[in-house]
Amino acid sequence: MNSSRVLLRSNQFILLLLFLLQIQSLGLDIDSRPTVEVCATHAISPGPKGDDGERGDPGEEGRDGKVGRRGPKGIKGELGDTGPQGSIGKSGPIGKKGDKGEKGLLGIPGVKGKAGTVCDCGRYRKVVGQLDISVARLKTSMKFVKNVIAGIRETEEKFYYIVQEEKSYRESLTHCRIRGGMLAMPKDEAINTLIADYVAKSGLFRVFIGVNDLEKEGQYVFTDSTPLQNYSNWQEGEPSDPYGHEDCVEMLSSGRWNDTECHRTMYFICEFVKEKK
Ligand SMILES: *[C@@H]1O[C@H](CO)[C@@H](O)[C@H](O)[C@H]1NC(C)=O
Ligand SMILES: *[C@@H]1O[C@H](CO)[C@@H](O)[C@H](O)[C@H]1NC(C)=O
Ligand SMILES: [Ca+2]
Ligand SMILES: [Ca+2]
Repeated sequence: MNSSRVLLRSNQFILLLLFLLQIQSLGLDIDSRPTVEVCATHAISPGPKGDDGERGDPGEEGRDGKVGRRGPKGIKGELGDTGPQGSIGKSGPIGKKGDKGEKGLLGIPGVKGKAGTVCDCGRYRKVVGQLDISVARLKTSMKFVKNVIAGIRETEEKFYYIVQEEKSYRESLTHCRIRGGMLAMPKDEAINTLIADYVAKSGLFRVFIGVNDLEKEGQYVFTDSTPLQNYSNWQEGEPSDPYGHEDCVEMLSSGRWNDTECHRTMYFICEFVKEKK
C-alpha cells in the first residue's frame, strides 16, 4: 500500500518536472520577470513539504587530522639484554722494565763431554797446585838441590859442591856437616886440580877449604884432623900469618892455598862421600 503511494508521488513529480521543462523550451526563464508575468495567469502554489529522504551512503574517509601536542615523558623502560662482545682494542704503550725475578731452579745436567785428546790437564791442576805449595815450603832445600844438580863435581869416591853463600869458616863447617858432608879436603893433586877448576869455572876468586891450624899455630890439619903430611899447595909466601890471626885456609882460583882470617865470609866447597854399592 505504502510503496504504491510512493510510486504515485513519483509520477506526479515527474509530470511537474516535464511541465517545467516545457516552459523552458518556450524560451522563457523561470526566474525571469516575464515568466512570472506569464505564469501569473497559470500560478501554481507549492505543495507541502515532502517526507525526509533516505539516509545516504557513508562518505569517503576523511583526511588526516593535525599533529597533536607533544605528550608527557614516558616511564623508564626495563634494562636491555647484554650486547655482543666488542672487538680487541689497540695495543697500549710499552710499560717500564719489571723487577728482577728470583733465580730459577737448576737445569738438567748436560751430556757428558767427549774424552780429551792430548792432555787432561784439568785433572792434574789440583795436584800441580799442591806441588807448588810443597815446592814453596821446601824452597831452601830445593834451591840447594838445584844448585847441586847445576854445578856438582864428582870423583870415584866423592861429590864436590861449591855453596854460593857467603859464610865464615865455622859457619861453612856447620853448613856442610848438616847436609851430611864436610868442608872439602884436597888431599892430593888430582882432587886439588878438580876443585881449582871448579872454582875458576864458577867465576870465583876464592873459597874456604877444610884446612886450618886452629888447634896449634903453624900445625895445619884437615878438618878430619889428619895432618898435611903428603900434600899441600901453598901460594908463594904463604902461610904468612903476620899477626897470628890467620888460622883458616882459602883456595884461590889458581888452586894455590892461602891462610886467612876465619871470621871472613866467602863461598865454600863441601864434599860428600858416595855410598858404597
Ligand atoms: C902419605 O903417603 C904415604 C905413602 O903413599 C901413605 O902410606 C900415608 O898413609 C900417607 N899419609 C897420610 C896421612 O895420608
Ligand atoms: C891471602 O890472605 C890475606 C889475608 O886475608 C890477604 O891479605 C892476601 O891478599 C891473600 N893473598 C892472595 C894471593 O889472595
Ligand atoms: Ca895461623
Ligand atoms: Ca896468609
